[in-house]
Amino acid sequence: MSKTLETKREVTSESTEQLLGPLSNEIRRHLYYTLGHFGSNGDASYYYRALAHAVRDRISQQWQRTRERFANPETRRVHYLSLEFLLGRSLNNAVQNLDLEEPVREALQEYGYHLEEVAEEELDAGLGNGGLGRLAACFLDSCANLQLPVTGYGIRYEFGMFHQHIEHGRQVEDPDHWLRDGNPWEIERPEFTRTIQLYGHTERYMDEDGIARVRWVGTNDLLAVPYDMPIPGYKNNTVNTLRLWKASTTDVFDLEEFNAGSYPEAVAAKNNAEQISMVLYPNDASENGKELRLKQQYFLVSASLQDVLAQWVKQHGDDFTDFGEKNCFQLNDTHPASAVPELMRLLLDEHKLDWDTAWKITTECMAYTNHTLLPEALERWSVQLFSRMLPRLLEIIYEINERFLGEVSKLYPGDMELRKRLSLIEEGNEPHIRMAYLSIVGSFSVNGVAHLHTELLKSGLFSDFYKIWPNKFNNKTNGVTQRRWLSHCNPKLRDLLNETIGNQWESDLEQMSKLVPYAEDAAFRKKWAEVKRDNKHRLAEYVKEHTNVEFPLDAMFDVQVKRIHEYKRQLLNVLHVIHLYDRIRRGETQGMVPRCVLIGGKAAPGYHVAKLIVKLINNVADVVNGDPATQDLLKLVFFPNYRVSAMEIICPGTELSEQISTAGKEASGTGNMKFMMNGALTIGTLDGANIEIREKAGAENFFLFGLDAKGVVETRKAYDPNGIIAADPEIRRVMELLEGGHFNASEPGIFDLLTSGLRNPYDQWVTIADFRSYIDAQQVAGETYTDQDKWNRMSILNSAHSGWFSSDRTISQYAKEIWGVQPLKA
Ligand code: 26Q
Repeated sequence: MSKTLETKREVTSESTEQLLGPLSNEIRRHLYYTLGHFGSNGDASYYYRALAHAVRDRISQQWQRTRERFANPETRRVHYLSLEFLLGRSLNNAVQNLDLEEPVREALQEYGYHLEEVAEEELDAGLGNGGLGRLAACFLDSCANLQLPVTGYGIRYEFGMFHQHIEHGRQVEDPDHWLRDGNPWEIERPEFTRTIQLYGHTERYMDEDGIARVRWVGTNDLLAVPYDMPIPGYKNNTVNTLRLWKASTTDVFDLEEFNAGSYPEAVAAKNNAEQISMVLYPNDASENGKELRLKQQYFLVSASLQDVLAQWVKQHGDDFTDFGEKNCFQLNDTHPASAVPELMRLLLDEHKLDWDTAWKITTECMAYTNHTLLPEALERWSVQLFSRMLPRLLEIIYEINERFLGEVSKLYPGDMELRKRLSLIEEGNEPHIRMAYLSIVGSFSVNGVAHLHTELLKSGLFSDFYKIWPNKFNNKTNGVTQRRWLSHCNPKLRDLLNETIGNQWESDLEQMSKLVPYAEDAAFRKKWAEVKRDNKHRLAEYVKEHTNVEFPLDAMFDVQVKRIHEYKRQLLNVLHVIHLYDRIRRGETQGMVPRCVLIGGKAAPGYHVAKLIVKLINNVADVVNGDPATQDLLKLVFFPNYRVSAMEIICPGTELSEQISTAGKEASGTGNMKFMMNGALTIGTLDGANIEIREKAGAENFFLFGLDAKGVVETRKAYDPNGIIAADPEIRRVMELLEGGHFNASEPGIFDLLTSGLRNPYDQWVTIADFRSYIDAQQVAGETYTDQDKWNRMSILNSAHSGWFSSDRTISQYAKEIWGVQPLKA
């Protein structure tokens, strides 16, 4: 052995510690050596990147040590599989969690910068559509906070959620090239690259032991290259990992093409492979049938499972006896559902297990979370597409189905209707695979995301499965992280809370209940109101900057931000604004409080009705804001390009939170929880987590209206919106303004689709049925607002009772009741 090898120095976390100097030097070093920035007055973007690198360096050691703790073979580990992680910005989060705020501010001062100014330079990591993607990000934060051995697995989309801007009142999409200036938070790990197979066909063969086996051959292969992002826990020396896969080509060129002189064609194949991680699909309900989307799903699943299995084999060889006991895969909706047949394939074909052993392992470690009650949003993939792209997986799905239906027949002999209802394959002209059913059959746990949602899954969508496996079903009401959604985004409230009840709430939100007695303390209420006013001021400036509309600070700030969807009923909100406008014009303003209504959200680019709703909001805003009669009594804005970093300014400044979906349609909602924490009162239906918010806050601190889920079902049987409109003069006038072209004088007929929808007896969302009740609840909210003492009391009590809605609580429940994992203390 050579001398050099013997003395080779190991790079350990200990040996690197002393490499780091004072923060301000580190910033300088990164400016110069990492970014090649010379000179003096560079723009803030350079300072953001230099600071981000310096902060990341300070994470490295804890990151390395956390990885070592996870590597203990006795540890049960969780792998959170999701097509979306809507992280937003990372700098402030890292600074806060590593307790670096003071030193960072001091270091930046030397360069003449404020932290806020530099942090603004960071582009949002918009790798998600909305609720489901942001939930995954809050979950990662809570897992790190609780020191749980959980790794996130996702796709490193080159382009995240599109940027939205408004032209002539309509949504226009722009690409989100968030990686343009590099991403200081990621580390490429080419040594863990995996190969992914697609297309080709299957072959039967005898192995050396004479056992019949299957292999998948003639495939088009591509590579999955991992990029790791650190997920720092809150002041606890723990840094978890989010591993994102980028698609790349195998560097072995197609030899035939190469020799035929088609070098450019062979190189172009690289391009084709890279398509897979190019762009996030911007639909928050399934857009069915897109081949590229299925490829993305399988790409994530296969790369992640191979990654976990490779780590297993490294530690345990090919003994898989305990694999199911030591691993859990949480499927974030059905998007990664191909994990069920893919794990089977890897165990059967690659690791040579028999079916029963492989199935036992698979069903021991898969768990599925459902996020939707809309039957039309349930994912289905055509058998024909599957058989082309993933032929081996289709065979396995068929076999799972055969065996499952065999069990069903034993339980319910002769019930052919039931067999058909439960089949993983929906028969018809074009047979389809039901991904939710595949997920249920392949998992030991199926959970909904709010109490009502889970009950409706059990009694409705999945009732047949619930009868067979009642114990699989469980509820995990969603939550959000108070570190981002209170502490970081609302520093003024954070300080007030800390001086009043201490800072324990940052990692134990139930501590917020200590605020309850302060609701009766006039001096505290005054401070509470001052914080809200400051946050309203910040929001008003933000609105002015992006819409050029002035929000007067004495008005009630009334906000609805979420994806644009018919079931979320932004239309109902607009109808109410038109109603207020109508009252103002008629001089019926007695008891009316000034209001600023803000609506924001993105419409799926192919969702025509949603886009038309955006146009309507903008047109109504133009008329209302431009009419001298409304003065400061009413403002309406459509806030463009709603995203995580916008919510960080919007939710602290909000007073009334609009959660007005058709009951039984919103699985949970999570924006509702962010508003509640920040002291907004909710006006809402008995839907999703609103029900639990009302229970916790107290019915007297919540503005309830509308039909409940049962009432919606009943109403739809004999729904007569035209009768309701004709009988209620206030509603009638709203429809007359809309239908008379008051908001589209120069664009005749453009809103006919919306108005005819409202009048349609088959309107799924029964908007008109809830309109009167909504107007009345809004009137009560307005009257309450005129009594500021009362409002502030209610506001304090909402925050005080928001403890349940921390994702720390949600994740503790996942850990105990589904995953069976324990904290690994640093
Ligand atoms: C599926 C197939 C093809 C293309 C896109 C999709 C797709 C993508 C995203 C389907 C659905 C989504 C996102 C769904 C979502 O965000 N659901 C929300 O999840 C939240 C977290 O549980 C809930 O609070 C919301 O109620 C629910 O609407």
